[in-house]
Amino acid sequence: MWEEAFQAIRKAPDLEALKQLKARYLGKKGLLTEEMKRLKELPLEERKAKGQALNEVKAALERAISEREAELEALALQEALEKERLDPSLPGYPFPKGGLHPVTLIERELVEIFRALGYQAVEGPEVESEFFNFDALNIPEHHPARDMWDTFWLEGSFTLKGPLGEAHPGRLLLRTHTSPMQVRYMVAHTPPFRILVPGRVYRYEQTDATHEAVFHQLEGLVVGEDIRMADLKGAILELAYALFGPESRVRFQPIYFPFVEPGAQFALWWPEKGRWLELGGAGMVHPRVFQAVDAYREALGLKPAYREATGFAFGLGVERLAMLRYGIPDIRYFFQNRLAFLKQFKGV
Ligand code: YSA
Repeated sequence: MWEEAFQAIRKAPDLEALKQLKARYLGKKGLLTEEMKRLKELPLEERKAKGQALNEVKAALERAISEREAELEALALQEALEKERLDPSLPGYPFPKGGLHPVTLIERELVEIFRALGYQAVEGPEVESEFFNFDALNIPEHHPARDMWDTFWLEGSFTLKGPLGEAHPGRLLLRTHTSPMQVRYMVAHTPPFRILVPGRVYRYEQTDATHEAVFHQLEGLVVGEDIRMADLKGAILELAYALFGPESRVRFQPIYFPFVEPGAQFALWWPEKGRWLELGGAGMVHPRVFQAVDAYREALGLKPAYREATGFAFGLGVERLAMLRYGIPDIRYFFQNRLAFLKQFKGV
């Protein structure tokens, strides 16, 4: 009878079955327990002998059970290890890598080109005052030239900071070009210097394939002694060479901007495509702009610094350049956030 019990224990398929076997033989109403209870019905001698034998069986059963228990536990562990095996040498999940926006890519490229020529990049506020965006740039109120820049005017009592951090009162707007930073920088610094102003600008304009209401410009300003139109041409020519190689050329055509005299629009020759690429506006800084800067400096208690100054400036449309560079047919693609479009420009 006990042989059968040992066999069943050794073959118990799992811990649950083993538990049941333990109850069947050693439990309160188990076979062995019952047997022991019946000992008292036997005569003394027999009781002693049988009692000893039963105790041995009990000990042997307990041992068999705990051995099988250990075996089954080891087996379960083994199984779990197999199932949950972790191989740290397996390649990880591929993480989609972000890329830079095409406008950022071109902007960085342009900043690098000019950095090599000694220009320093500075940034200015997008919420600007009428004074810096227009008046100081020789575009007074009611002057028809204001129509060149359709403006988003702002309401509210936000106090803007001026070039030295002073409170600057005045009507607020979203800057329509990066040129107001020319004035801000000149007020706070003395010549000579060469700066670049990359940044976002806003125009209250109907959008189409080549016009956005929000776009980017890159402004350049060089002020010093005896700066000439030839220096402006040289700077733009350097840009042309850097973008399109030594075959490139530059073309200037006269155009009116109130803050330059003479004013020009410029284009680069693109040898690969065999055509001109219109880039932006430029010119020699108008004496009225220098006067406005000095007047502002004096109002702040600073010495005038631009009486003898000469300088040139330029401003170009970053999206327009990116469109031509990458063959993008519609400016609105830039800010629709369509990944299929943006993923094509994975530069780092
Ligand atoms: C001129 C002379 C200077 O000494 C300095 C700067 C300038 C440029 C001037 N501040 C300006 O904003 N001129 S602009 O109105 O002709 O714009 C310059 C460039 O921005 C354009 O050549 C064009 O490339 C881009 N642009 C203008 N409106 C745009 C636009 N790009 C996209 N969407 C629009 N709505």
